[in-house]
Amino acid sequence: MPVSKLRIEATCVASNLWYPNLQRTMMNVGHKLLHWFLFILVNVECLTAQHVPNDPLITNQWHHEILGSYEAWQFSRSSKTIRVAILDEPFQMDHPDLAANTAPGWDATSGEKILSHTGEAHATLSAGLIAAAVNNSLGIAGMGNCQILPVKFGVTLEDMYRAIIWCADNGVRVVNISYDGAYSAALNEAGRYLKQKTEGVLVMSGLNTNRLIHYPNHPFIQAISMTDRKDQPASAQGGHIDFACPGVEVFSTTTNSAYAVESGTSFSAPIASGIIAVLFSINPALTADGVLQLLRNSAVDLGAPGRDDVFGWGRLDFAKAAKLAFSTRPDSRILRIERTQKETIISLLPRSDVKYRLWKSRSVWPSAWEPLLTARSQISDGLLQFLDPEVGDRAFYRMEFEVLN
Ligand SMILES: [Ca+2]
Ligand SMILES: [Ca+2]
Repeated sequence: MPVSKLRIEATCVASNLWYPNLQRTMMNVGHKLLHWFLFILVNVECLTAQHVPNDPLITNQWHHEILGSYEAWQFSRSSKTIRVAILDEPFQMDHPDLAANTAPGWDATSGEKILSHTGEAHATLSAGLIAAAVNNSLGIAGMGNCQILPVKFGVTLEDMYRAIIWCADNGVRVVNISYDGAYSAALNEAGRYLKQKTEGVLVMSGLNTNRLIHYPNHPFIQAISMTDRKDQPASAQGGHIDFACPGVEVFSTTTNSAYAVESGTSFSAPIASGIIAVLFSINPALTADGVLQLLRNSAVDLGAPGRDDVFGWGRLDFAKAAKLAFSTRPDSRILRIERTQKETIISLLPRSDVKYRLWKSRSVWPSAWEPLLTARSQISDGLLQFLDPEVGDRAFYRMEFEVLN
């Protein structure tokens, strides 16, 4: 079969001493070799990303466990290039756990920029669930380190409509509205504009009442219902519900630089928004439809089989969705390297359209690379794994693959 493309991926595993050595080596090499180090450094980020974040209050955030956030963060902790707008009163923009991920917003009632604000609790809780700084040794973790911005609206649908249009015109890819209004055909049109303009997604809360409500299911509004820690439903049901997310007693940031527990679909919606933002950051080329399809394919189907009015397409599964999003990338680099007493395990997501070849080196110099023919391969837990029987002090690995037509 003809080879259409050749891609090379590199990564490394080493003793604790390797990094200072690498730095010294880097200082001695010329320009031509720099790309090797780039490959290596990119993949070191992948290696460290599988660890539990160091945010001390993350143990209060039960939703991360049920959603599989720790697994999802192996793929990405998001990127500040993905913008998420929180349509509400402004949140506390200088909250120590939010400030690093916060950008200036906009007031749809006055038409002015919002550069700073002491914030309101409802919005600050939403902001933290989406993007409280992950792994900053402080407080809690949002779904990822995307960029959040406050967009203030009054109480009218016209305000909300104008706010969504502003978001679409200002590079926002996820709009979160923790407010009633999912019934509105006008907001659906604003959601359509958001999709056309930025391939963005409009997420709204599905409402807290415990009864059936009769809203239409608008295709450009994703309405989120609420589940508890046992995946039991805890909010409104109806034809408008698209997905379910945790929302009962979730722990997040609040005003006065504090943290609090709250319940409501107002908090299920931002969790969904944060997940969508991370999926976009894993592969920014994903379309709005592409991301929604990934969510449908990966959600945990609860209640009646298939889509239903209580859970929609199901309770979101962040881990599975992130893995699916990662598999859509044109280059699935080495995901992780683990060392056991007997062997070194190199894991990556399998692709059926490529032929793999694993290389190994004792040093980072390109001339030292050799194909590793003694490694056996296996599929384990959905990952393709190469097992290198040698466990030395330090080694570098590189995956080369040919894309077959
Ligand atoms: Ca934090
Ligand atoms: Ca179902």
